[in-house]
Amino acid sequence: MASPPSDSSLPITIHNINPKVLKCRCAIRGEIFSLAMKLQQELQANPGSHSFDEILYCHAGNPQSLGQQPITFFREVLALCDHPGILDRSETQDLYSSDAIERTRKILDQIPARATGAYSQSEGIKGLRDTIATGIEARDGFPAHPNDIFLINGASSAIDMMLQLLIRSESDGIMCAIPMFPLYTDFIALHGGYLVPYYLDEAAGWGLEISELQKQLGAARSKGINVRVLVVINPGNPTGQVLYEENQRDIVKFCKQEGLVLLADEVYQENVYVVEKKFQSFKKVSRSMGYGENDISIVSLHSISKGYYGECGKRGGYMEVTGFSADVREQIYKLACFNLCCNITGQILTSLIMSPPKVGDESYESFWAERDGILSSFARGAKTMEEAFNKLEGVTCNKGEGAMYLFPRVRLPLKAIKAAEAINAAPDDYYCRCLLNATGILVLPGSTTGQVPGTWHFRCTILPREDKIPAIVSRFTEFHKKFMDEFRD
Ligand code: DCS
Repeated sequence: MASPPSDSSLPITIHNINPKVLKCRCAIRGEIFSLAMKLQQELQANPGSHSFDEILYCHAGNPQSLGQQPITFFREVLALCDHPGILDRSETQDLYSSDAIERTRKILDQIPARATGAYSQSEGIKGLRDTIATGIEARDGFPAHPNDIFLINGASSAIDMMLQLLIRSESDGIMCAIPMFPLYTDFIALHGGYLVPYYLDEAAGWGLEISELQKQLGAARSKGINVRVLVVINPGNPTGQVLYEENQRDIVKFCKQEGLVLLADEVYQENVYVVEKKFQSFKKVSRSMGYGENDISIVSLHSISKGYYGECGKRGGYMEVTGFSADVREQIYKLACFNLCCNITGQILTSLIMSPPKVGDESYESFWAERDGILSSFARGAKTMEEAFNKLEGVTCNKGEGAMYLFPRVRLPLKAIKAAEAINAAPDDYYCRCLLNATGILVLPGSTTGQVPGTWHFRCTILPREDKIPAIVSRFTEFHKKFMDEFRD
């Protein structure tokens, strides 16, 4: 490969690009990820060059990268939508389920010119938005309107779009939980806003206290920050907790009282693993409290990347925008128009996750078996890994109630902290690099998600295939023991 030109002779240098881009860190693909890529290349070029034979990507919520199979019904419909020429062939009737064929015909009828290769309406295909609205209604028991739904290329593009709309200057504040999903920090930096952090209570299972919200809101306002949005991720990333409905009601009340937009990131709504808790959308909770469109502004995000489907690479999802006036909505539509439209595959998949096979459909039983197989495997994975982390010296791990992650706390010995300082690394970053170098297991250091100062964590996904988990646990345990033996105070 040709080496890149030196930048001294070029008009654009690292010193004169948009400084807001420089501020972003893109933690999921940060330095530790580069180290993993380097190790992977070394393993490919020279098998046996490390004490492990593969990199285990436990740093991200990317299920299919870890071997999860896509849901058959969804892929049948996608394949047929993209190749409608085979719909009437006799082999197709044998190879594909009858409900996939029927669903494909219905979807194609909704797509302008039946063309999955044409731009669609910028907010998404109307018939698909109708299906999604019906799915939301069935989930919540309250009305949902297709005009409130914008189809998106993944929830990240909705976060980008809404923060672009709401951040006017660096004195506009966005409240986000710490520990947080770092994409929010990056988009706040990119749009030039102000991050107002609120801390989750680790000792209370990553609880979200209203008193903490009030404290941080007050502190920000006293600095002249105009706080506009409260972001709540439920089930939580990176912390894996699921909120109780009572807590959600208090959050809704808080947003109403303080005049904040509630940005409800609900991409993990299908990922709940404990019987005592259930996902409730914030819109449902607010409607059940009697708050209507005129009382509170809620943006609810959903994505095809998570749940039991894990279709991260297809890029799709929706945002449901309620409690915004018609002229503001017009501006959201304008932002959607900049993308021309989001990809049609993602749009179709979003309609499918909100309207899966029903009793009596040919695919019903196999679909539910695939779905339950995946979700129950996640639940077992969460439990096995949580128990394993809790057995490690100096490590405590809250229950993995939902989402796709555990976020254990690791009490690092002073000697390890000093070793990290010597190479200018955060202590948990150092720990995670040592883990990666010794075992090939990649996890995300807590210093990239934020944490109570002086505490150290890492985020580990619960997604590895179940047959791989015992080996991951034993490699991790062996590493941790050696690490502690080397650094114990
Ligand atoms: N919101 C949350 C809470 C997420 O966890 C993610 C992705 C997104 C939005 C954006 O997802 P899509 O754009 O794919 O819909 N989660 C990242 C993570 O933490 N690991 O991998 C991806």
